[in-house]
Amino acid sequence: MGHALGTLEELPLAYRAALARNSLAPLWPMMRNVLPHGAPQPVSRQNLWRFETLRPLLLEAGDLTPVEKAERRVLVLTDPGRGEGAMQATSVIYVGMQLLKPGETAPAHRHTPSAARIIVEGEGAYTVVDGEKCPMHRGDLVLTPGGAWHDHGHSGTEPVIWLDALDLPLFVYLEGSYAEEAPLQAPRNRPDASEAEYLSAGLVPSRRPDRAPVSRYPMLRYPWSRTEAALRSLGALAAPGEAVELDYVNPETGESCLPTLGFTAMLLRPGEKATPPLRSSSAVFHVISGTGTSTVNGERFAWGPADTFSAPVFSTLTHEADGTEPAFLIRIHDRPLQERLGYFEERVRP
Ligand code: 1HN
Repeated sequence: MGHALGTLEELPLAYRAALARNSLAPLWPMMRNVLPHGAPQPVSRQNLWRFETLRPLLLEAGDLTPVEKAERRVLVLTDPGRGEGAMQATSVIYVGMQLLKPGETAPAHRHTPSAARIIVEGEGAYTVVDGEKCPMHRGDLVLTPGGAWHDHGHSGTEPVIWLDALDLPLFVYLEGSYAEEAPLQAPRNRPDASEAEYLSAGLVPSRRPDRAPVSRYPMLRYPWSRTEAALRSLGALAAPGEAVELDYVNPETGESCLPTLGFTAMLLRPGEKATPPLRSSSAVFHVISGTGTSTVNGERFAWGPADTFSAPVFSTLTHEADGTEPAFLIRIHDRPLQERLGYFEERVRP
């Protein structure tokens, strides 16, 4: 065991003042704050954002603020552990709910943070990413990797709502967050890659020496219809009590679909309690369909369709679907970043 460390109060006031005047500080009183023993002590606190509460407030933003005055009309899901207005849900993960009304557009821009959207409600919206027009249907995951131009449009008749997930807090911390603007893009007249090159798992366009290398982000849209079908097939075969979870990967490399954020699709079978391992990653869970209950660090969240809840790093978690119907969730996490930094860790719970 280490020694009890000296405190700031033990130091003479004149000495402390001399340090402060010279932009200096003693490490030892702060040592355990920046380096706690055994596991991190997260500032983030778990939270549940009910769609039922959020939706009317987002629609009200649609009346209060024209899209031209918002650029992106979003309510940010803020971490209660960081006080009012925190632009993040966990250490690395920003999530917000965005509203686009029929006929509106959100102008093209590109920025250093990467984003992905999960469509929550409404038909007829689309995102254009580096010229590729990605339709947005409920549950679809649409990527806008860092540096990719993206604008949104809506040719339907009802408001559309989606969840944005970004690694923005990381880029703000790195002092690396900035954007550039451009006019709306002219989309190429062809389906997105999920409907063309990557229609079927295990098949990719043939690689030829005379063909330009594929983009670093070859598939930008992951249609929910296929994700749900894949989960149901796997769920019918998986051993009871086993987590049914699929990773969203880059179909050319098998790596996470974005560099820092990871996404999984989860199926919770009714009557089964899932107890995931303790993980060094943080997470935000978004419910696509079904109802159920999760506990995060002992706090109970009863959730339904379109609800969103967060879990700080090293959270203890349980998940259970209610009743007789399966539940489908998407888990947003920061494992890819932690793996790139060489410290991702899972501890099997006793
Ligand atoms: C952004 O670019 C979008 O493109 C949404 O829809 C939310 C939050 C922070 C920074 C950039 C979008 C964002 C964002």
